[in-house]
Amino acid sequence: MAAAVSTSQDTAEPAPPALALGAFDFVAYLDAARLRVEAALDGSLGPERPQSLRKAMRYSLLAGGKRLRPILCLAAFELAGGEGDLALPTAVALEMIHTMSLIHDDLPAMDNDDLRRGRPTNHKMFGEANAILAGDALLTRAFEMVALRSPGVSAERLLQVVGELSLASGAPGLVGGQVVDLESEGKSVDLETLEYIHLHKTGALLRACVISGALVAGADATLQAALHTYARGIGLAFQIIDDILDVTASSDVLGKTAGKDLTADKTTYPKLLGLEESRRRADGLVAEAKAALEPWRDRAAPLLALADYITSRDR
Ligand code: GRG
Repeated sequence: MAAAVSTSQDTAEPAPPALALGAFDFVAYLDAARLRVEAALDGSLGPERPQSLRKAMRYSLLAGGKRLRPILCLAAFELAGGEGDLALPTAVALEMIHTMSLIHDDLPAMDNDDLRRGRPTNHKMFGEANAILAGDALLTRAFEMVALRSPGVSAERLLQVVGELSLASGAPGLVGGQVVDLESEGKSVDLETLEYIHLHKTGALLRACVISGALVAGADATLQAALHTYARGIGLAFQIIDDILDVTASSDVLGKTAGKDLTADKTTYPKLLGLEESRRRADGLVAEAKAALEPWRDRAAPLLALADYITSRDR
């Protein structure tokens, strides 16, 4: 099993030495990446009008969260040889899409949740119509970030990124996964259907994160193929851990309602396989993901550590 990894977001204590993975200090990396992402997110919204819309967009976009998706994008960009801030607008766009999906997922017509990232959900604060529109505005703003606000990146690469984000957001990704998830509520689904839901609802956007970061840096086909394998492994493992945490963690720690899957009578990995086998499967998927990046071993340290973080996280 992966070593437990905490961050200075979890505790003010200095990181114990075990958290420095070899010569690579993951805690310092994660903290620096988070600061960079938070600053970029803070400056990402223009003078959206009306102010009420801007407020609802900012409320969810700046509500914290692990910022895993933009960090994966930046780490893949660097692995592919990228330098500087060229991938930052794409990283912000990915967090905007993710935030939109959380706002919509929490709506009464979907998961109907009151708590997200430790705060009342967007529709609880601003009403249902405004929450839908804030999500819509974040989704479209994401494409604007890539197409119009990514100076220094060639039009050809940006077009490829737009393609990846489209695939991840629409029917072949988030929307398709969400539809099958909703249709499966109250039914017992098999492992294949559960995997379909997770690969689309969660995995597609995680894949877009690493692939689009790599595309901005001009990654070749070999690296892109390895990143596909990496993303599939971490995407499924991420969701298995999400299912486990839904049963084992508290709402306080999660910042969202714990036990939701049971209440909604959802099929989950722990329900199909049991907790122990689910954890074993997540560990196996992370091992597969890491093995795909073996040829880039030295430069892949952040992505390798992020894969371990996914299975050792507590929220
Ligand atoms: C309208 C285009 C469009 C899409 C919306 C609602 C929807 C379709 C899809 C639902 C997608 C969804 C909410 C998947 C769950 C993914 C997941 C496990 C989220 C939790 O991610 P974390 O743990 O959250 O990274 P933080 O808060 O840390 O960012």
